[in-house]
Amino acid sequence: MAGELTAEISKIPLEISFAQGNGGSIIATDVDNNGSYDLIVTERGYIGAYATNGKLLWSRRLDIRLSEHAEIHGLPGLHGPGVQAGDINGDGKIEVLFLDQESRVRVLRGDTGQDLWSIKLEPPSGAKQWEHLVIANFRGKGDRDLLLQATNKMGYRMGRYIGAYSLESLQAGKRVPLWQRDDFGACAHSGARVADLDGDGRDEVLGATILSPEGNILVKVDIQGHLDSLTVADVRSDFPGLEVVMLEEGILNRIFLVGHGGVIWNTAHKKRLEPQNSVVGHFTNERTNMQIWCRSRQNTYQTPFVFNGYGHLFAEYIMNDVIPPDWSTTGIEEISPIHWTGKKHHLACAKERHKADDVTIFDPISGRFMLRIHEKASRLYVADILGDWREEIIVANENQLHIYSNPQINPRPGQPPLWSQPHYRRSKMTWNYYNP
Ligand SMILES: [Ca+2]
Ligand SMILES: [Ca+2]
Ligand SMILES: [Ca+2]
Ligand SMILES: [Ca+2]
Repeated sequence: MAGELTAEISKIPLEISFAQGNGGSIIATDVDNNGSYDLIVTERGYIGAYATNGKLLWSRRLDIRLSEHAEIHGLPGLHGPGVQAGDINGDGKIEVLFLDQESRVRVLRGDTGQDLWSIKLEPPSGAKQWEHLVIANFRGKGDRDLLLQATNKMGYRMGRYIGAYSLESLQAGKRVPLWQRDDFGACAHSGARVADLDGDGRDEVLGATILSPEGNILVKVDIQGHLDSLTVADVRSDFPGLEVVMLEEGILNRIFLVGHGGVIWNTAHKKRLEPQNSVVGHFTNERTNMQIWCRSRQNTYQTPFVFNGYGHLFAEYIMNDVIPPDWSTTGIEEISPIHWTGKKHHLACAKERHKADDVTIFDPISGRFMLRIHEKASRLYVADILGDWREEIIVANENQLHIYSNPQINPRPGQPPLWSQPHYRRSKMTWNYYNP
């Protein structure tokens, strides 16, 4: 390790081994309801639940739906976990949900991994199968609903087919959806995300079209080309509720800030550089708006640029001026905002691009590398799993998970857990390579 920050490591031995290009990844949840977060790991044909002390809680060999590149292979897409966890029946215990390769929704007990119930659904007529699932709250009853998504089976695959279901009805064998659509404006490489944008307790469905909990179109963003990335955060505190940041790839290569009521602004880099990946957070001490860091698309020598919450260019630099000399010139990937220090502002965390390699924490405004971890990281997941509200870095290194935590004193203990923000919980369960 090197840099001005330090990290402590703990290791979890896995039953399986991760490879950079395969499907599957990691989510955090308290599977066994004992008050500590655990990690669910998915790989081809495998789901395993591990406590952060390294103990294997349970594992199953089964036909979980995972995929690699969504536009070719369908959802959930590269490094999409393909698994959801939540208390879907209100008994205070976590259930684990996934789709199999034949459009069957399967529900397992969180604490033991044993089967609870399952139901096979008919995929939409233009799709091969249901491919992606998200626990949602459409009816105001809590985590009692399910969003399913599928791509067109021919050509460039986009997740245009979606259906909303009551989980209670599915458990009772009733297959009639709450609503469904075949015109959803999906991200090109990623499954749909949900978040309660307007704070009425019910989730909207997020893509280039934003749908109400009833499945009606609230906002339709006029995308020229496709969306590469979509993130939700309270970017502007002077606009009520949460905002969605969307990155376009096409001729215009715009960045959109979208609220529940419509597009707030759109902008583009002056050279029309493709934004490609974003990291959205408070990167300065300015509290009223967040900043939006964009990676830029170039394969090497990237030139990241940062917009403020008003759509004005805030910072810009050349990646190769800031990375260590022995870091790959292809830059970084799987990039996520991180509350590492316990101070008010975020930093960003990423791995070396296109290979299972090192991990960094960097300052998005200057690009300065503040920590470098020598690793063989093929997945990078950032979440608060140790419970001091600061976030840890979870790395898949072949047949181990490595958890990196900050050994420094937390300067602001007692902050509300990030998990208490419903959109944090939803985002950490619907992440993938393009949208950490
Ligand atoms: Ca636990
Ligand atoms: Ca339950
Ligand atoms: Ca809502
Ligand atoms: Ca807002």
